[in-house]
Amino acid sequence: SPMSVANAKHTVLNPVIPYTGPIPGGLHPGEIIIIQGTVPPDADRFQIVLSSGCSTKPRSDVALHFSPRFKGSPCVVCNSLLQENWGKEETLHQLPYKRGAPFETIILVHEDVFKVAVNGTHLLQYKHRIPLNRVDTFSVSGKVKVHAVGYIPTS
Ligand code: 9QG
Repeated sequence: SPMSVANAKHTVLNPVIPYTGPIPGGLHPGEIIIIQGTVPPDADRFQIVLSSGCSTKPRSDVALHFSPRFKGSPCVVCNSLLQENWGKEETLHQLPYKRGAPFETIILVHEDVFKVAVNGTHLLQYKHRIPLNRVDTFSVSGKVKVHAVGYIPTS
């Protein structure tokens, strides 16, 4: 059934970017994160990040770094950061985001993968490299405007 920020148990409106905040109660299979935003006309890239804590020194482990890139050949790069080291990038040479256009991104949490949909269409899945129960922090950075982030519990 259709999901919107109206279903969210917790909503963050118009966060200042870069934004980092807690994921209330952590992440569990069946849960959904909705990000509504707009890509600025001059965007080169932005990042949506799910991490284990919010430390910057040392950098906290990143379960999902999801990075749409508009320069050169358009793509979406996903990766994880473990003990301050990037792993192998998973790059999709397809970009459903448009400079200057609004978007809705949905991250569906599954036991084995994150599934990401953009504007109502599945885009990619990313196998967990870090146990889900360690993920407790959500960040957005780079060239993007975010109108709302919603955390939707399992029904
Ligand atoms: O470039 O790629 C993802 O594999 C790196 C980027 C890095 C990530 C990484 O420099 O940039 O996108 O969090 C970061 O450090 C971001 C901003 C091989």
